[in-house]
Amino acid sequence: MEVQSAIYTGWRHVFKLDPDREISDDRLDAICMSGTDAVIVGGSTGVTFDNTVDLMSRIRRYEVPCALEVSNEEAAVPGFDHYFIPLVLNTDKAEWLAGRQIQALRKFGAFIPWESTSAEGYLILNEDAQAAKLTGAQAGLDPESVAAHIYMADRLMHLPVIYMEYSGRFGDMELVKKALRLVTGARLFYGGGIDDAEKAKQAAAAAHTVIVGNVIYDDLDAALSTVEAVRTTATPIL
Ligand code: 1GP
Repeated sequence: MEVQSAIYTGWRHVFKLDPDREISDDRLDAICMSGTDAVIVGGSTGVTFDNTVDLMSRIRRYEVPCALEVSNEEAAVPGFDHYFIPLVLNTDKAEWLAGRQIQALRKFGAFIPWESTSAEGYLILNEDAQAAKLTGAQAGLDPESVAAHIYMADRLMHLPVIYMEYSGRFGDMELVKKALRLVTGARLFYGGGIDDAEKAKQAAAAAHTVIVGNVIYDDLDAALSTVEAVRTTATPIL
């Protein structure tokens, strides 16, 4: 189990940037200077070593903590503050749970900065999300199944992070709150469809950490408004 002082323990608001999407210097400046707690670099497709290095070096001009979600081994770039290794929990395609990860560890296990690397148990809950299609996730889980996955991730596997992923669609906040009530050791990340301050507040009241992605590219002002919205929402206490 990880110590509670892990870098992400205090993160309430995070922007997620996709190396496969263009972002101008001005926009990146606004994101990195926004007061967000961290930037995560990650994406489902088109993530390469080159576009990851490029984005990392641009973010590195700023003080904001920067983590990489390692979704393929070719894009495992050194120099980030933290690394998240996604394990997709709600798929029956084992390659996404402990297949590709094992292959990568065979090659790179001895070189991984373990003190700054965490497993991230993904529950992908929007069947239209690219990540759901890619991994064959069974996104339409009923509340009992979500609870079972939380027990598995939190109590049995002791994963430090559980990520309820609705990428592209705002999720069911009641379900997220229910999941949070079951979590004992993990930090609960929520991401998906946050495109204004009101949704950011709702998510911040339901999960430990709120992740904002797409709207950065669609409506920068709306994206920036989510930082203050999350900061002024009390952390859910159990
Ligand atoms: C994606 O959870 C993040 O991995 C954020 O989702 O892009 O829908 O904001 P959105």
